[in-house]
Amino acid sequence: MLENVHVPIGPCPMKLHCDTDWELNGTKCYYFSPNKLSWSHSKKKCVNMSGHLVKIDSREEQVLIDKFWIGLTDSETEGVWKWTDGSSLDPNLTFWFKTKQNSEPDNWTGHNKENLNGEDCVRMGEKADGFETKCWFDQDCNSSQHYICEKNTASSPNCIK
Ligand SMILES: [Ca+2]
Ligand SMILES: [Ca+2]
Repeated sequence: MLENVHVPIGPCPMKLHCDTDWELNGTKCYYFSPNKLSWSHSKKKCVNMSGHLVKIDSREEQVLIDKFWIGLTDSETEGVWKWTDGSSLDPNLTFWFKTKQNSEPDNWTGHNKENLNGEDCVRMGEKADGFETKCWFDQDCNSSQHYICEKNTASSPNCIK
């Protein structure tokens, strides 16, 4: 009769990793697009790569990202901001750009009201008043911007046999 072989069942360290072209940060993977696309095309691209347009759900994440489409829109109902997963914007976690002259979101229709739909998509970061900010601006969804996708890390056991 065979004896039970005692295989050590110690903690096996898990190694987090991301696909090629994705950067690991914390527990998430991020894809910083080299190209510029409209908001809806960006959203599709992210989904095609098994991710989604980034959802800012921590202050750390806000600091990480700059000048990209994020997954926030009020295209369904003007003024009601939602992430692409359908969740509502947490009022305690917003980063709208605000100065005396300029308060976002402003649903701006352009100099000559050429954009009748206003602005329903959100981009981060803008040079304003001579300083670099990492705040949110609502923008025309059809304008081309860089975008950032996010997805969970894959993990695999990193055991030494
Ligand atoms: Ca709007
Ligand atoms: Ca705006």
